[in-house]
Amino acid sequence: MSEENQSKNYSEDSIQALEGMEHVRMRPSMYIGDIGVRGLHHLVYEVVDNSIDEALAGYCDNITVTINEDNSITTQDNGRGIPVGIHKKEGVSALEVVMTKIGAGGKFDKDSYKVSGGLHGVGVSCVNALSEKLIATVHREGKIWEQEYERGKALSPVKSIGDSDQTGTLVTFKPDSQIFQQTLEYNYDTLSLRMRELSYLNKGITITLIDKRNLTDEGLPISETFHSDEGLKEFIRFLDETREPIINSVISMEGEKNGIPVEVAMVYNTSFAENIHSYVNNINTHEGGTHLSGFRRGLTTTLKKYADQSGLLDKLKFEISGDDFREGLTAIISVKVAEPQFEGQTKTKLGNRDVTAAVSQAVSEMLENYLEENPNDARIIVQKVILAAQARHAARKAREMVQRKTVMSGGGLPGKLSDCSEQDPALCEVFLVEGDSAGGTAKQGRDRNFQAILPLRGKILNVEKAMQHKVFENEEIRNIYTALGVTIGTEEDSKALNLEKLRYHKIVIMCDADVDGSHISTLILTFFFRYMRELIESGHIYIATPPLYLVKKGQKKEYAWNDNQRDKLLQEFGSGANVQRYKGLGEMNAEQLWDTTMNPEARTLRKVTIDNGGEADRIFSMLMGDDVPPRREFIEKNAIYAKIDA
Ligand code: 0RA
Repeated sequence: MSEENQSKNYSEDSIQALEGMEHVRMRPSMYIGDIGVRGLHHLVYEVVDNSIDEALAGYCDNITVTINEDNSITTQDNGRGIPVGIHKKEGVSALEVVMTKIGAGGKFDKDSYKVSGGLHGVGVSCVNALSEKLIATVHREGKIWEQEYERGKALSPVKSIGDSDQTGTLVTFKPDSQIFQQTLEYNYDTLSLRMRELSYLNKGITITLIDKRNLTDEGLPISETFHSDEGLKEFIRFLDETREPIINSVISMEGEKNGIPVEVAMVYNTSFAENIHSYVNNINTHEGGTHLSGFRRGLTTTLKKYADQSGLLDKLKFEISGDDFREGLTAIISVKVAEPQFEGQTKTKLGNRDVTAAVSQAVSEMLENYLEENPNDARIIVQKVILAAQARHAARKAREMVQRKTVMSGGGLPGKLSDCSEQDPALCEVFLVEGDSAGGTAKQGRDRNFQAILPLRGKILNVEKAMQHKVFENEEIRNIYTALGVTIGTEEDSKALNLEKLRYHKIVIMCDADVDGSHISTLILTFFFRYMRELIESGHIYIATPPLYLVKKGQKKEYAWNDNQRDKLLQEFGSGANVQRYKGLGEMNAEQLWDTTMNPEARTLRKVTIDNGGEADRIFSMLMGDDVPPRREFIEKNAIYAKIDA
């Protein structure tokens, strides 16, 4: 009997379960977001989240995640173990129900609702459905229990395979190559960042990550252990490693408001960046939502009240706005919500109304106490806010000019922009090109129907180190705003963009393929990250990849994007072939630039994504901030885009 038949005959009950599992295999993106590198990593988060839930319920404090040699994953925890007794309704082991029924995960224990969760909180059965092989091993009730599955189908009933004096769950899975066709290879750094994040968000748990694919010089697998006793406080220090705090301690609170567990930590630094990360049930809510609104409300009202009473504002001739309270602020908000409603484009915006008041109250109490007990820090913070307000006031004219140009007039496009003729933004692209000369080549080489060119002069402003009014006064940056048709936010919230009038759905950064070029790309990316983050998050920002070499022999010409390709071509062409190294876009003529870098049929565009907001912030702050040594170290160790670009 084939394995296929064996699993079909094995249980009547499993037939109904298979329908849900088949749906997961038919529409995997509905369950795990995508079937690319993100979805692949999502499988790990989904299994680990179950262990975290067990830890939050108070039964587990140790989790190990292992990347095995074959890129399969093993997760292990010391929780109670998934129950193995016969499930009354389904008539098979509860373990089998958890592993093969969609949405069965939390149905056993009504009192401890599922608070942790992957992006979609779909449960370990989805991971099973999308794995060519999965083995679940449970230590429980003095025994070791095991069941194996293929593509979500149990191969036989749960068996006891030995005795055990411990409890816990071990899951090994190999993602299915039929589903994950793009890549099956796990990225250590991606998993490491997430495990670090989880350890800060759930203090007290020890999470170990082991990579058996790579051995150290001593012949041991690469591994890291994450454990945080102070939780968000330590997370803040990690995020702000390269920034200089203006107060001595991290302000923090942890408690329950209206039945909602709320944790908040914040600090002010000397930078101008606002850096707030919000989480719901350990999920990063990129688009914010009601908890973020609650934080802002609590922060603004409390600081405003304190500043008013302090008399420090007496000489100020204008109102302080919400933005001013958040300049140089790094904060993390983490709430646990029983039935989260996720809204927004990427379903990462919390909708639950009652969370706003809970967080706002929590923040107000925390801050009132802190300001009361630390009058020195309180004065430093209020002075920083006043400085921000004064700078904003000075920036108002610049801001109004940008706004007027973008909102009011239809014809106020920058003179340097060579626009395209197509009117539908969804079909339009704009290339931001380093330097006027490369801009000229790009203008000749482009397809003017749908491709626009905006040349940028030299190095654009480093927004990481500039006050807001300098940013809005900068001509190149103003050109970007007006060319894109993006209106900037209100004074209250300068980063709330209006993308309705966005004139191009593809915005392509095109710079030389050398160190200077990467630096300029990074400056432009820093601007987008700090001032137009929504554009990155909605997938509009791309990086062009011009070739590094031209290999020629007689009439034969081929381009190479790396040394490997170059060497292959040299071998292919045989003796007499020669190599031209492109130092910049300027060395290519219009036709070459079109063929290699601009023609949609032939080019490779790299879409810029933010996998991890905290890490992206750390990288930009490090690359572009004042603290030079870590920057040098980073640049020496990494290609600049390694972590910015998926
Ligand atoms: C259902 C019920 C109980 C625990 C679990 C599931 C559980 C699931 C996973 C997944 C990974 N590790 C896990 N640990 C536990 C409650 C069990 C009880 O009442 O004893």
